[in-house]
Amino acid sequence: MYVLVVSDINECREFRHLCVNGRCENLIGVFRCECNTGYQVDETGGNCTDVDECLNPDNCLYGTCINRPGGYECRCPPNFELNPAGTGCIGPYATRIFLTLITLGGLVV
Ligand SMILES: [Ca+2]
Repeated sequence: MYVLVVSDINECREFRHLCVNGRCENLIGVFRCECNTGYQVDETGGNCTDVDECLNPDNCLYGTCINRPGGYECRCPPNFELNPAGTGCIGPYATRIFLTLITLGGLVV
């Protein structure tokens, strides 16, 4: 006769500094990190590190991308403003120029 004893260590309670910038979830035999928005599980699986959104140029078109903990900032050059989605910079006259070009081209929208 065999007696199988299964014990689980709650790593989330036993070890401090697990899943920094996230939430530790204890599972049988292991644990898992649920990271906060803007963070991803690092290579050790034991912590959450900031996502560098600036590595993706689509996150800040025509602007200067500045990585921040848990997010990023898209700074626009003078006379440009951030688009509503926060993913790029648009000039104040961009819409007017576009409409003028359509008129000059004889296109009617
Ligand atoms: Ca970031």
